[in-house]
Amino acid sequence: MTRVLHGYFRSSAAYRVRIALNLKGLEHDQVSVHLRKGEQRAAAFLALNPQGMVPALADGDAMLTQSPAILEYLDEAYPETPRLLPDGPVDRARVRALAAAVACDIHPLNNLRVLKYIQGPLGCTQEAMIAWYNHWIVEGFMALEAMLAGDSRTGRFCHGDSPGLADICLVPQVFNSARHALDLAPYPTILRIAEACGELEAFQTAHPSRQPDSE
Ligand SMILES: N[C@@H](CCC(=O)N[C@@H](CS)C(=O)NCC(=O)O)C(=O)O
Repeated sequence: MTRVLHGYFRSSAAYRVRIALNLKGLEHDQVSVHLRKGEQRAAAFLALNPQGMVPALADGDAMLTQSPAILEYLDEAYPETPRLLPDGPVDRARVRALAAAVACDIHPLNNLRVLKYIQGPLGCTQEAMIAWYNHWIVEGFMALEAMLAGDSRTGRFCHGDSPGLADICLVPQVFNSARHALDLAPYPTILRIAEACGELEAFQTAHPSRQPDSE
């Protein structure tokens, strides 16, 4: 079956899907959609994803968009280990909440189109844009650190001792936080988990610096 990930090396949403595909051992090709050049708004890409955002994953005949939906699809369509979500509705809800704290509450505020809008039409300076960018990470990471550090279900990874959906969302966000030199010392649990993930080949291979379109 043909499997093609349309992404961009620096896109954290595409980075999530790369990690999941690697963890699941699912072979795939990659097509680069150059976000800085605006290729996500070209007709050819809009035909795949009318939202004009990466990632989009072609899995056989299915064209999938929205990384949280793709991650859950991969776990359902390929349920062989490792599972990205734990057993039990309460634990599943916890992992989804950790993932959503990143994917729904931090990341959308710092998306390229948002940054372009505040710098363009709203006239924010580069300095103000960086303050905006870091503000939402700090606010989100403070809460996430408390959610992780204060819960005995946190293990080597966000939930127990194997990586899953929450780690997949966390690691790209930690990578993004380095872009404007944010100090991560106040988030020791987040850092510890990100380091544990960084020891795994699935995460290493998905890293932006390892992608064919890396600049
Ligand atoms: N909720 C979407 C967000 C996807 C997203 O924000 N993609 C970014 C890259 S990380 C993008 O394509 N941005 C294009 C733009 O801002 O023009 C998902 O998780 O897939």
